[in-house]
Amino acid sequence: MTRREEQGQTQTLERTHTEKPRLFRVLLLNDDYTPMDFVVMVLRRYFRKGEQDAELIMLAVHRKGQGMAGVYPRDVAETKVAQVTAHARQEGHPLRVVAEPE
Ligand code: NFA
Repeated sequence: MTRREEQGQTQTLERTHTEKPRLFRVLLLNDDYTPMDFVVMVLRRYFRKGEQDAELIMLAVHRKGQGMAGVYPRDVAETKVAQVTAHARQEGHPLRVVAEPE
């Protein structure tokens, strides 16, 4: 410990550069087994999509192999990946969800 810290003083270091708050895309990947209704529910509950929007995104993932569920700061994106993956596994579905930097 430094003398200042021993004396109960806090040392604050100056930063001259700040990090940009990078955003991450959360993607849903197609598979042959996850029910369409489950994917629509995921898009509505975890990504706050409306019924029609959720249906269109699900169908795009089904046809094209992947699609974007949303864009968030890193911690939010990673939490959504973890929550959706856990929910899918609990229901026995192989749905894959990933986050990638924009
Ligand atoms: N391809 C899945 C099916 O036919 C549906 C699906 C859509 C799965 C989007 C994963 C993502 N049941």
